[in-house]
Amino acid sequence: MRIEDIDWTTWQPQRRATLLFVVRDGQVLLIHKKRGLGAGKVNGPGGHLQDGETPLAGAVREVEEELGIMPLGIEPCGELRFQFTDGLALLVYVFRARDCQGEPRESDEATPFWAPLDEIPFDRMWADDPLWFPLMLRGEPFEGRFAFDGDRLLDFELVRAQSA
Ligand code: 8OG
Repeated sequence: MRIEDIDWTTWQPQRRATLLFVVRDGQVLLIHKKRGLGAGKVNGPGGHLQDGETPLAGAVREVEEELGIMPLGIEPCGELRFQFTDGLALLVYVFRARDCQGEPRESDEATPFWAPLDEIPFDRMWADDPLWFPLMLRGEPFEGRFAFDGDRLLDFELVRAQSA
């Protein structure tokens, strides 16, 4: 499956989800994800939106639920559209926060850790993450489209956006 095989004008996500990265003092707050889509990988805190929830509200709720902290100075920074070969169509809203209130703590969904910005463990993350992470860290809005077979990245298109 190639990106150009997908009709993005009629593409509709079945599910919408969030990711939020706290970037502070040259470090980014990551998690070892314990369950859900991508369990076993390193990621940012996030999860699926509930009915009627805005992406921002969902992103904040997920960070509070998974890590017990309140993100501060939040900015939207990107949108990621995933088409999986099994039919799953997923839209992920990516946010960045300048700080957080409280100490991140482990939950049944996530084990948190701070990673120095030059030591992000991309080999343990989703295959698309190294493509857009640098834009997210620089605060440059982006839009990505990705074709996946399971967790194998088949094709992608990544553009800078006017605003996220
Ligand atoms: O509710 P659940 O934890 O299953 O939600 C899935 C989470 O995984 C959600 O936060 C979005 C995130 N996610 C994907 N695909 C990718 C990806 O390719 N890269 C990253 N970093 N996160 C992803 O669903």
